[in-house]
Order: sequence, then structure tokens, then C-alpha cells
Amino acid sequence: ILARGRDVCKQNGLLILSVLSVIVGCLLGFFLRTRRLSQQEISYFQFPGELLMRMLKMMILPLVISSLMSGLASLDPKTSSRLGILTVAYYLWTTFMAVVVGIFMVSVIHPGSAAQKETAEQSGKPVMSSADYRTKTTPVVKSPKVAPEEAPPRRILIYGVQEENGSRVQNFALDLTPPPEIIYKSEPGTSDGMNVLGIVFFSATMGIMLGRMGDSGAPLVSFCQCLNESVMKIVAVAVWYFPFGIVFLIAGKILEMDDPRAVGKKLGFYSITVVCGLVLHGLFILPLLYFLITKKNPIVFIRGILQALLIALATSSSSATLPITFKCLLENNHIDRRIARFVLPVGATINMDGTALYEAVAAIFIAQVNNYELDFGQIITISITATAASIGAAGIPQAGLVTMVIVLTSVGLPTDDITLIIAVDWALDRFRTMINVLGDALAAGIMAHICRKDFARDTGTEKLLPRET
Ligand code: DAS
Repeated sequence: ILARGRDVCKQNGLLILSVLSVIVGCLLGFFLRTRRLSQQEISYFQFPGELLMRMLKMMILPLVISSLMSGLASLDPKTSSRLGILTVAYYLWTTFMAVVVGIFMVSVIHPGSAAQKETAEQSGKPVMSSADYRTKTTPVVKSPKVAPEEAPPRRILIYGVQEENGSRVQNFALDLTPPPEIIYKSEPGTSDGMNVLGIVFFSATMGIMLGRMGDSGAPLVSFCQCLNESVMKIVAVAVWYFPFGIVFLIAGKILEMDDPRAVGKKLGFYSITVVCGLVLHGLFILPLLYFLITKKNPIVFIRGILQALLIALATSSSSATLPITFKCLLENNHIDRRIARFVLPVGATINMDGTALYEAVAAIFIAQVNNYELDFGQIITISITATAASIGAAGIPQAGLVTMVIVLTSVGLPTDDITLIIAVDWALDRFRTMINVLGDALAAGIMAHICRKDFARDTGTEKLLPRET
């Protein structure tokens, strides 16, 4: 009873500490803004938060490789292929649903009108008519076949790696097979990029092959299992630093942000639109889908991953949150680790409901601010490109802002109008990252429920693992 009591305090204590750290971080940030600190002093306050980010990022590579390889190797081929198809299909469906929710919200609230009025008042210039604006927008670059020396290099950030002059299909294929030197690549002007898609693709392929090798692959499978367990033990210790790191991570960001009052007038309705869309999708539609499929209480499930959602809010990186998402799913929601080891790394890479919703809202908002009427075909284009762009976004801070270039270009909107929304992106990024993590976790719960019968006949190598309760 004492051990159980200690575990309950340990779990809830950490959660309560994390919630308090978010609140204290906000209060400290706004208080320090009044002290007019020098850049040197600001960097001192940002250091503990940067340390937290680096601790989490350090664990991503070993965790993704070991979990995918051991997770897939321990499933029989029939189960792993069924799980793969169902997972990717589910991810595409929920991402597209998020885009539809975003388009609905931005069309109903129409935040562009408020921003239009604010901009016109500030600049004193009349709002541009749609016709005038159409002449301003950059023509859609139809084909990348223009000779490279003519076409400006289209540097699109995908998975933290910038590919020049390639078509999107070429970039996607290149990112699936990265040479070692670009796996960890930090691009100037972006946070440390990491080509996670290439790592996920290689590890998943390796895991499936290991599963087919039977006993001859067992040594590498058990090595990956040990590596995975050891990383999770590091996480179990590191989590006690997180509340302290979260305080300074959030305070440090607040110290850097623009004046909230000035930003609020122009982008208040826009921020409300994004948050309403994220809440509708993340806290209503996704949990409803979970309940309809599993017939289980989604609130209990979400309660189990609250710690991961807080880390997502603090770090605005779903990749960096991955270790905590694993910990919550395995320890609190008792999801079979073979499912979690496949669904989570793939989800953190290609499943970003929050990002897809955000990019659709942002594109239509930019059109509204410029009084640019989008026709039905362009709305459809936005919904498809926002879904694709979110798949291409890396799980790093503000990756969605960069892949939004794809969405704007697809409907002829000027990409430099991204500057309209940059002032609030750092805050909205946190909320869309939370929904990204929530979507991945709920998907693991759904897949564990769907595949539970497979495990009954599965002769996986990890027979003694706790199955989903
Ligand atoms: N911050 C990204 C993530 O980690 C999401 C985004 O930038 O849209 O999921």
C-alpha cells in the first residue's frame, strides 16, 4: 500500500509540479519583462530551459531507432503490416478532418476582417480590393522544371532539412533515405533540424526485416529492447528536472515576444480562431473517435497523458516530447509497448493534426486580410496541401510556419505575408503541438484496441510484456 501510495504521489506530484511550473513560468516571464533585462541577463534565464530541450532531443534518436526496431520485430509479419496500414490510414483521415475543422472555423469567425480594419487604420491606406490583390500575388510556380539558374532556389524546410530546387516528391523521397551526415543538421535560422522521417523509415524497415529473421535476429532485437528500456530509465530520472526547466523555458520565450497589447489587436481573432479549431478537433472530435472505436472513456485516457501534453506545451516540439509520451502511454495507460513503439515515432513524424489545422487557417486568414476571395477549387487545394505540408513538418518548434510556404504557394498567395502571423506563432505553436501529441497518443490507444485480437494469436518475442489492460 505504501509503494502504491508513493507511486500515486510520484505520478500526480510530478503532474502538479509541471502544471505549477507552467503558471510560474508565465508569471516570471511577464514580471521579468518589466525589469528591462539586457540580452546577457535574458540568456542566463533561458539557459535552464535550453538545457531541458537538449536533454529531450538527446533521447530522440536512440528512442526512435530502438522502439521501432524492437517494436516491429516483435510483431508477426501479418500484424505489423496490418498495423502499419491501419495507422497510416488513421493518421491521414484525422489530419484531413483537422483541416476541414480549421477551414470551417476560419470561414465562420472570419478573423481577417478585424485584422484588415486594424491594418488599414494603422497604415492609413484603404484595404486593397480582390482584383488589385490578385495582381500583387506571386504567380503559382507550376513546374520546378524551370532551369535552376532561372528559378530562385525554393528552399523548403522538410523534417528540419532544407532541400533546394527539388520537387516535393523528390524532396520526400530524398528525406526517406538521408545520408548519415544530414541526419542531425542544423539549418541557419531554424532550431536544430533532424531528419526524423529518414530515421523512422530506416528503423521501421529494419524492424520488419528483423521480425522475418526469427531467432537469427534475436540478438539485435534484444539489444534494441535493452536500449529502449535504458532510455526510458533515463527519462524516469530526467523528468524530475522538467518542472524546473519548464519555468525558464516559458519565461525565456515570454521575454522575447512582441508587445502582447499591440499584437492582440491585430491577431486576437486569428488566435481565437486557431485555438477554437484546435479545441474542437483535439478535445471533441478525436476523443469522440476514440470512444466510438474503443468504447472506452477518453477522459481517463487523456488524464494519463497530461504530463506529455504539458511538456508539448512547454517545448513546442512533438519529437522532444516523445520520451514522455512513451512513459505516459506505457505506465499510465498500459498500452502494449509493441504498439506504442511503432505508432508513436511514426505519429511524431507524419501525424500533425494541429499543424494541418493551423496551416489551413493561416492561409485563409492571409487571403482574408488581403481581401482575396478564394474559390472552391483553391479551398480544396488548401485542404490537400495543408494535409501534405503537415506530414512534411518536422516535430521541432515552429516547423509548421515553414512548411506553410507550400500551402500559400499552391493558391498563389505571397509567402512573405507569413510575417502577418509570426508575432503569435510561438504561442500558437505550443497549442498545436499539444494536439499533435494528443492525436498520436489517442491513435496508439485505438490501434492497441484494434490489434488486441492479433496479439492473442501473435507469437511475438516479447511474450512476457504487459498487454493492454
Ligand atoms: N512544433 C511542431 C511540433 O513539434 C508543430 C508545428 O510547428 O506546427 O509538432
